[in-house]
Amino acid sequence: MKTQVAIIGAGPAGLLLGHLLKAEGIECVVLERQTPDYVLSRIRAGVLEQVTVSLMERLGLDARLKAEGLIEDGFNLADGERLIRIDCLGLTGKSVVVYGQTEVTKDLMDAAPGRGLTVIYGAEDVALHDIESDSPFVSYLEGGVAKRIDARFIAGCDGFHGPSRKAIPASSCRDFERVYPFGWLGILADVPPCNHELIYANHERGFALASMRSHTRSRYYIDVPLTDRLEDWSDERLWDELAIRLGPDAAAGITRGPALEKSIAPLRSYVFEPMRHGSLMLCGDAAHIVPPTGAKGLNLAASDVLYAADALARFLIRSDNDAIAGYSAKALARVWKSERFSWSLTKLMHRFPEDGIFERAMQIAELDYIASSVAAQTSIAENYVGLPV
Ligand code: RFL
Ligand code: PHB
Repeated sequence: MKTQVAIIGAGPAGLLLGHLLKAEGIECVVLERQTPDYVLSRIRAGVLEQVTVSLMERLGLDARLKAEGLIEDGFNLADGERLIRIDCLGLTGKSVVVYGQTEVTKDLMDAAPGRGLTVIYGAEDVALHDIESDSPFVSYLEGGVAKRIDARFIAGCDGFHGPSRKAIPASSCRDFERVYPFGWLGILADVPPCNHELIYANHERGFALASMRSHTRSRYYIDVPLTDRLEDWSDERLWDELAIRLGPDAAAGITRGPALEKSIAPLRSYVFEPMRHGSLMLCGDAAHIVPPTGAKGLNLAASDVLYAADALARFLIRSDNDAIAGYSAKALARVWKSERFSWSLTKLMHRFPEDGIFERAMQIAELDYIASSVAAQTSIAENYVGLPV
């Protein structure tokens, strides 16, 4: 098969890119290792910045997002004693939207056939070849049969564990990593949220987050040692712990219910440079990971894809070489700022095992400063709603 852009990975980055390229009249094919059901069963992000909402709007795929998404004008930082409200709308004029990554992916998936976007699910042993040439290709197995897609570009949208990043020679790249000494244990349940806005809590027993997917579906997290296993956390034990860490006011609003999903995700900060090598462009988690504390991962994937689609259109339609050359620096400039914000919010809101009383005093001082300073709240708000693209 021959196409202009071979996209590896049908997560939000790959599907968004596929739709944007198709809308420009650029031929592309998306290759995904898993089945559609498996992709939709991964419960991940919940908070969308304007950049992600705008892309869905631009594609004309925002009907359900508009109807079902919850507009959040602010969120809260809790420190065991008080709730510090960050008034995003008042401070920046912008809000975020609560709409699950699963729903974004479903909307993109459902629209693919109607828009002529080919997505091949169950593609095994995907491998990249000749990425330093102008005629790279991807090989894979479909139902045990060897196949090949020749393209002008390959877009690596295959997440942190995919093969794309690893295809770039070590001599041409460098990476930056911080692994955190805890994971997030998440629970999804069909119960009303305890609060209409998100609450991030730093309690002496650890971190907690109260989030949601709708007025009737809640998503909560606590941080746990990486040695904990899911079997250690019955639903009851998790609800008890959430009630303690979120504090009495939020606890009074918690409705308990059976877990629809429960999982533990490790936390990591990671950046890979450059985000393009030859004819391979990386987008989303394939190139960078943020800890979920700032709700930035999916939104960074969206901004990468916006830049990548623009660069590919300029090159393939208007023969503008500079666009491709500038992609990595443009994307990384936004990535690093989101890395900084996610890292700083993670440091502020979690109790690190290695921290002593000095680090704790710094957290208290910073929370005090945020509580008393409109400038500090504005800085947090502008990062949370998303820096300009
Ligand atoms: P994905 O979603 O991992 O998709 C990559 C796709 O590539 C496929 N793939 C392959 N395909 C073919 N061949 C191979 N060899 C392949 N290897 C992998 C995979 O099957 C998959 O379908 O990456 P993408 O598209 O870059 O999207 C990134 C986001 O998924 C991620 O950044 C967010 O989920 C992060 N995140 C959050 N982001 C936000 O913006 N807001 C949030 O509120 C938020 N909360 C979260 C999160 C991530 C979490 N976890 C579990 C890591 C909360 C959690 C708990
Ligand atoms: C979620 O609802 O899954 C969620 C919300 C905010 C975050 C991370 C995850 O910072």
